[in-house]
This record gives sequence, structure tokens and C-alpha cells, in this order.
Amino acid sequence: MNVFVLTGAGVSAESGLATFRGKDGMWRRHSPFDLATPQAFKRDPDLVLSFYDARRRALLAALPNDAHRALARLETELSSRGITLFLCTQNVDDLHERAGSQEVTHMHGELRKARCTACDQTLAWDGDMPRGAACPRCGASGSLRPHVVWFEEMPLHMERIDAMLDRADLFVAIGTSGTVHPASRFVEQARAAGASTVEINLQPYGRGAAFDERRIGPATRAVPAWVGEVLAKLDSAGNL
Ligand code: BJW
Repeated sequence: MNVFVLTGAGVSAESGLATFRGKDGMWRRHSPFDLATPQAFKRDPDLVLSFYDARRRALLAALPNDAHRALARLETELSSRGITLFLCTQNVDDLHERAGSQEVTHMHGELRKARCTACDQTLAWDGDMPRGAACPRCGASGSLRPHVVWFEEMPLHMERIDAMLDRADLFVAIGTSGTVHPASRFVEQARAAGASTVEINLQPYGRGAAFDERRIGPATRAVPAWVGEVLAKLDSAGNL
């Protein structure tokens, strides 16, 4: 049995990290075309690096919440019963890992890493990113960028994600607006493979018809409640 969990910015909102498209979302205050495209980085690297420096500082001050912790517990409990939980996040934060999740697939990259555009190596990076600095691995100058996936770039780990969607028995989307391709199509792909589908969100997501079940509420309440029910069902029936 395989469980596929997709998380988005809403799972980290109650840890104090802004979402993108909500009322106080980042894309309400800034245009993604100025901050999250390869062209924006080429045009004004200082603006883009400043945006990511501020977000990295906010991330270092943030803590995982009860939703992150419930998903870490679910992974442990399922794994002890021989069930795989594949946790795929669109988030660039590391709050799932800090809550105890062991396997996290970051399809849009990781804020606490830098990548060299010359040698393609990634490096742990917790400070502000220097402007025009040389890559410590290959020495190329001005080649470091945040290890995040911008619009028009290919998300990471797609082969593995597709394989896990195709074998999912249960698909759960948590705190994502479902507006960004390719994550927006995951629910249909999992459903076509025969998975039951659940959405957990503060408000219903546009692709409602693709979900068998919807749970509306803040992630810190709705996710622990859903995890508790899944585990209780497993203990009584032995399957999901
Ligand atoms: C709560 C809550 C609480 C709040 N509890 N819930 C036209 C031009 C150019 C490109 C395109 C185009 N049309 C389509 C495209 C493709 C484009 C795309 O989809 N654009 C659309 C926006 C139109 N996609 C891409 O370019 C992607 N690449 C690509 O498609 O490559 C080709 C390809 C082909 C075939 C296969 C595979 C690929 C790349 C997308 C990269 C996205 N990058 C960003 C920035 C990452 C770095 C960073 O963090 O800065 O990723 S954009 C941003 O959106 C970020 C997020 O991961 C992503 C998704 O957002 P998310 O997580 O859903 O957040 P929100 O804010 O939208 O929603 C929050 C939700 O939480 C809401 O529903 C709330 O209700 C809820 N919520 N509080 C529970 N407490």
C-alpha cells in the first residue's frame, strides 16, 4: 500500500511563513515575474537574492507546527506496518524535516541550499547569498543562485514523483491552491491510477471534482485529526 502526500505553502502558514496567493500572499505584494523566473535573476540578481535572503532568515526563525509533526508521526506509524508514505512538498522550507519526517521530496528545491550554475553542485547555505561570489567547489565566479525552481524551470525528481503517483492507493493534498503546474495535475494522475483522494485546506481548491473527500480547516487542526483517523482505521481494519 502506498500513500502520496502533497503539501503546499498552507502547511507552513501557521509556522509564520507566508503563502503565495492568499490575502497576505507574497505574490500579492510582489510580481513573480520580478522574483521567481530565470529572466528576473539575470535582469536584477540583487533584487532576487534579497527576496530569498529575507525568506531564508524568516525560515531560520520559524518552527514546525502540529501539521508537520502529525505527518512525521504518520510516516513512522505507516512504515512500521509496511506502508510507504511518499511526502512530496512544493515548499522550499525544511519544516517537515525538522518535525521528524525522514523522506521528503522537494519538487521546488530547498531554500537552505545554493546551487552553482557552472558545476551544478548544491551546497548547504544558511546565510545571505553573496553577490558575485565564486563557487567554493569549482571556483566559477558569480555562478551561485538559490536552489529553488522558478517558473519555466523543470521541477525536481519528476521521474520518481510520477512513479509514486502511478502506484498511489491514497493521495492527499494539504495546503496547496493547485494553481501551479505540474503539481496541479497530481490529483488527477493519482485518481487515474485508482487512488482515493483527499484535500485538506482552509478553503476548497479549484479541482474539487477530483477529490473524493474534502476537509476544510487550518492544517494544524485538520491534519492531526485526519492522521488520527487514518491510524485508527488501520488498527481496526488493517487497511485504508
Ligand atoms: C492553508 C492554510 C492553513 C493557507 N491551513 N491550508 C504561462 C507562462 C509561464 C509558465 C506557465 C504558463 N502557464 C503555465 C505555466 C507553467 C507554470 C505554471 O504552472 N504557472 C501557473 C501559475 C500559470 N509552471 C512552471 O513553470 C513549472 N515548471 C514547469 O511547468 O516545467 C515544465 C514541465 C513540463 C512537464 C512536466 C513537468 C514540468 C515550475 C513552477 C515553479 C514554481 N515555483 C514557485 C516558487 C518556488 C521558489 C519559492 O518558494 O520562491 O513555487 S511559485 C510558488 O507556487 C511556489 C509554490 O511551491 C507554488 C505553489 O503554491 P502553493 O504551495 O499552492 O501556495 P499558494 O499560496 O498558491 O496556496 C496556499 C494554499 O494554502 C491555499 O489554497 C490556502 O487556502 C491554503 N492555506 N493557510 C491549510 N493554515
